[in-house]
Parts: sequence; C-alpha cells; structure tokens
Amino acid sequence: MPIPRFSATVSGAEVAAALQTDGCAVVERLVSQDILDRARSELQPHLDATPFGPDDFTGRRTRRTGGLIARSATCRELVMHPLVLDTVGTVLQHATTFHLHLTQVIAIGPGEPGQPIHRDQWAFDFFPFPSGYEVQCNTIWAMNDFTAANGATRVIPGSHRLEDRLELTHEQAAAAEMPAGSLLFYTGALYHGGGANTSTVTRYGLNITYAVSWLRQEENQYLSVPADLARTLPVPLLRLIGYARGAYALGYVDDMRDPLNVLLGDNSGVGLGDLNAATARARQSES
Ligand SMILES: O=C(O)CCC(=O)C(=O)O
Ligand SMILES: [Fe+2]
Repeated sequence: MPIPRFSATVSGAEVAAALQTDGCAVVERLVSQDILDRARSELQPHLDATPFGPDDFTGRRTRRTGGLIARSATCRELVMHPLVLDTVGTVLQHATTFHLHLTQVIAIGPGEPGQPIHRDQWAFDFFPFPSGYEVQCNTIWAMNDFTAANGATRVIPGSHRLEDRLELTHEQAAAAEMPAGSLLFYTGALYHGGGANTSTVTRYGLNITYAVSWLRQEENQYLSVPADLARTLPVPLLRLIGYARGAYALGYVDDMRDPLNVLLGDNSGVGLGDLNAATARARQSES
C-alpha cells in the first residue's frame, strides 16, 4: 500500500479521510523551508545542548529536544497550523476535546540504526484501545529533506487496523521521503519508526502530536512553559496546551475554576463543560 500524498492545497477533510483508510499521509511543501530554518535557528542553542538518547528506542545517536512552545515562536505557529488543527479535529471528533501531547525535534544522527517499529499510543501503558478508536493524531514536519538514507520515518500504511502489540520490521515499512517543509500525518495506532541514518547528515524532524484530552499529556506543558511566558500567549494556544477542561470536568482548579482564568488571575467563571451536551453526544455516538 503506498503512502497517500497531497499538495499543500489539500483540505483537512481529505487528509482525515486518508488517515481513516491508511493511517498516514504526506502533505508536500506545506510551508517554505525558510520557516523551518527559522525554527531551527531559534532552537539551535537547545539542539546543541541536548544529549543523545539513553536507549535503543530514543536512539543513542539521536537528540530529542522538547519544550518547543516555550523555546520557539515559529513552533507555536506550526502547532496551530490551520490544516493540522482541521485534520486533528476531524480525526479525533469522537472526543469532546483534544490537546497538545508533545513537541519534540528529533535529530537522527549518522550511524543511528532503525528505531523499533511501534505505535505511539503504546505510551498509554499499552492500553488496548478498540480498533478504529483513534486517540492520537500526530505530525512530523521535515526540517530538512527526509530521504530513505538519512532516516525518513518508516511507516506501514494501513497498519492502524492490524492487531495490537505486533513485532514488525523495517522491511515491512516504507520510507516517508519528503522535501523540507512537508508534513507527515499518522495516527496513534499506525505502526512506524524512525529510519536508520546511513548518510553523513543529521535528519531533523519536528514531531508535534495531539491526543484526546481525557488522556495524560506526554510532555508536561504546565512545567515546560513557564507561567510568565504562558500569560503572554494567545488564548487558543493556551487552551490547546492544556489550560482548558478535558471533556466535562477534567483539569479544573480547586473550587471548579477554569485553569485559564486561574492562569490569567481572573476569579470568575467555572471550569466545567456542558454535561448535558457531553451526555447527548456520547449517547448519539453509541446509537
Ligand atoms: O523520528 C522519527 O521519524 C519517528 C520517531 C518516532 O516515531 C518516535 O520517537 O515515536
Ligand atoms: Fe513514534
């Protein structure tokens, strides 16, 4: 099965439809290389200071640099890219709300072997989510060209519908080759892994992932983004990173206050959603 490929004029509905059937899709040249270069230069001191990974999964020749909301204004824009939010909103529409799960530059260095093939949703303690019930919609932006030689992510199209906990190989997967500025989408259930880097250059991927907001975030945004900085960010971004309720009641503060109000020093408002609407929605999706 080939990886579905689109040009930058694609709609979120079209990408979401491809994710439904194949579990992955590439949108070519969605932003200009300049934008990724700008992100790279904002992050350079942090990229330089990041150590290699401690094990085979994170990669002993791979550097993973997070905290991108705090560290890069350009990454904030990419997190909120309209095509991404549109696609994620459609893929995760069975949940009341979704939130940012993690932000990470993955710099795969020369000589890194292939990462074990996995599902990102195994991060939730290997909980066996029902087949077809996606809890994550994920992205990797190519910060430089992704090639089979430099470690382009390897994906198995259609594997989001396979059994859980399989041990699959890189030979069963295809390299998501794409020019810089392109974007790979894949769901939480898709089997994939970072490619082996047999070249002499480092591959830079910007991994930004989203999950239904009743699951715990992998990257803790409340501590990764200092509160003084958070207070200067736009409200839609604050809602997305976690200053919002998850579903009806998850994440309120003390006397059921809205976390956004608490952050901004406003004592009004309650942190609860509309229970009647949430109940009606759940009953409707059951029938
Ligand atoms: O860097 C990549 O291409 C993929 C990395 C990945 O899948 C992961 O770390 O979960
Ligand atoms: Fe992964």
